[in-house]
Amino acid sequence: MSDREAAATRAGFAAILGAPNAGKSTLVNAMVGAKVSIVTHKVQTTRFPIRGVAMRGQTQMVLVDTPGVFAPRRRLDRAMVAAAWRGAADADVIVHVVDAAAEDRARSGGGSAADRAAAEDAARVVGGLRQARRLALLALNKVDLLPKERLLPLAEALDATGVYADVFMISAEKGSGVDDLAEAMAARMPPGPWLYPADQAADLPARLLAAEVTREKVYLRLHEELPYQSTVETDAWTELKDGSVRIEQTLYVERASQRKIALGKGGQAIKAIGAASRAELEEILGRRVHLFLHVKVRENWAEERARYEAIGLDFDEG
Ligand SMILES: Nc1nc2c(ncn2[C@@H]2O[C@H](COP(=O)(O)OP(=O)(O)OP(=O)(O)O)[C@@H](O)[C@H]2O)c(=O)[nH]1
Ligand SMILES: [Mg+2]
Repeated sequence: MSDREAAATRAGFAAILGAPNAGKSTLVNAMVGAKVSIVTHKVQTTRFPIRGVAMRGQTQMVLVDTPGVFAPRRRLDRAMVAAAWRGAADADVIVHVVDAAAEDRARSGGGSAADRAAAEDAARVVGGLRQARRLALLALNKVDLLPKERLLPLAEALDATGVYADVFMISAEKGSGVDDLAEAMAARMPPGPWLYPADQAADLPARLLAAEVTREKVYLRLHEELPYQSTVETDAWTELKDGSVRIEQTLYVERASQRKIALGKGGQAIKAIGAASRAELEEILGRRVHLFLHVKVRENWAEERARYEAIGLDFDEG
């Protein structure tokens, strides 16, 4: 790259904040153009900040997907919230993702408890932005679920909080509006050399990514029975001579009864989870994967320092 080209490059960080389930990870994946962060229909899917790299022309944006900001009770929750705000503190731009449909239902009084919780969390983010004296870009998401005439008053009401520099209506899932938002984010990146090679989509270590993919499959398969009392760790990663990789993982649960659920009748559940995870890992890694998945009971994993360090969360912040 010549000096003149280097001078034209921009690079920086964008923190993606918002209530659980607002669509933050979906948005990050859409902008990166690859799956870097797991997505489920459950709240509190993302547990630690995940970086995805998005290129727009000569601008590189490192998108920091954060855990949903919510009222923290347990240690794990508190550590997640602290990580989210830490991700925002150093960012060149903050994007606040709001589930427009949930917000609309909560405001019109017809919402469920989940809708009201989402709206309260959105308000909490607004409060945090105000306190930090940071202007954010508002990404009013899931507009595919809402008629336009309900959208405009909602956008106006949120804009009136005064914490937004600009408002965008998007559907992270369908892709509409995502380009305009990315353009606005890129324009806010400072001049400077790129932080990652242009072809790199994420900086998550492979072992951690593999654990995340399996955790997504656990959530998708066992969502009703086994919500947040589980975590996945990669114990061993062995490159084999034939080009394939052997991955050993443990799914930790908190009680013997949960282990039973995770295994399923005759081991059916864990087998299906393993098969789904292996298929996706083969796609991501572009080679054969041998996945060995164990289930262990660790009563207090959510109180163990090592479990936090494994995913880059600060135990003492929790
Ligand atoms: N209809 C619709 N659904 C969406 C859209 N964006 C995301 N979703 C869905 O909303 C759910 C939550 O998406 P995620 O991307 O996991 O949300 P998140 O904000 O990362 O959630 P946490 O990690 O739990 O904080 C998933 O089922 C998505 O498929 C959208 O634009 N339209
Ligand atoms: Mg997420």
